[in-house]
Amino acid sequence: MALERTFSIIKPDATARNLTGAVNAVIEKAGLRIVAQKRIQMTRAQAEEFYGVHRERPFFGELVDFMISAPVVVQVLEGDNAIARYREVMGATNPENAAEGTIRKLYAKSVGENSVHGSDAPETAKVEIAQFFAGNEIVG
Ligand code: DAT
Ligand code: MG
Repeated sequence: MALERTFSIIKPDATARNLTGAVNAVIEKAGLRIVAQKRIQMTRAQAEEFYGVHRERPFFGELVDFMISAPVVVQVLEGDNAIARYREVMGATNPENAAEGTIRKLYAKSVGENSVHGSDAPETAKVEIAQFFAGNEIVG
């Protein structure tokens, strides 16, 4: 298996409820290593760029408003097959469909306020990491 990096966001609903540590515990128990992490207040422009692929979706405005409603924690996670592994650990987008023990099953409030983001492919992971981290901020 290849050592891989993925991009993660602990979203406003989770930071607002003091769940950063609880989410990180699930991540680390799953064997993923947090190799970069910072708490930031996203700007509207950053959130619109980050979720640009969803610009035409009916929930886009709501999604951007939510992402800037409170600070987020952006992270780089490293591990074997980290991209697919983290998607597994996160659970389904809608927490009602998420498997037991996943972050979204444990903590998400709704399909919109679903506690975490994780990259969906190697190309998106690379672009998303580069949007928020300089190379020297990632220490594997
Ligand atoms: P994921 O975050 O699991 O990769 P996605 O890329 O399809 O899911 O959507 C990005 C985010 O957009 C998702 O985490 C929450 C929001 N979203 C998706 N579908 C939604 C819906 N039907 N209603 C409201 N928000 C939605
Ligand atoms: Mg996605």
